[in-house]
Amino acid sequence: MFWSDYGSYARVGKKAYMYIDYGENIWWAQTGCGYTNGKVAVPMNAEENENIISMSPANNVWILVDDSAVENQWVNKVTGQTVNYTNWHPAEPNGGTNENCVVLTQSRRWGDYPCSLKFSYVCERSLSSFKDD
Ligand SMILES: [Ca+2]
Repeated sequence: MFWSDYGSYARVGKKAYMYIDYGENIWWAQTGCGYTNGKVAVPMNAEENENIISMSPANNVWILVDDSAVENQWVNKVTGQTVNYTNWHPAEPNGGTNENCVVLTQSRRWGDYPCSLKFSYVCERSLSSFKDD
């Protein structure tokens, strides 16, 4: 693909993001991003955290972090690695085994929520995935 083939993705910082203004559970959100060769976005640092939530005018969004494998061990499901960067709300995470998925809220903080709830989401792709090689 060429740089002009971003479609609805926008280059923001070092990633390409696309906001989906439609509530889905985390599995359908992943499926939706997969249609465009993306994944549900995961902020790796404060800048990306801001960039991702800035894509959403008003809604909270899923991020692809969960602790379904080992309770309280939060994994970035894009990289498969335990997260280094987090931005939990002071009262979060608080859901134990009932809340294994993570929402990035308009306050810029994270909260754990049941994966079956429906939230809007942001898809991410690497910039290199758009290059023609
Ligand atoms: Ca929670």
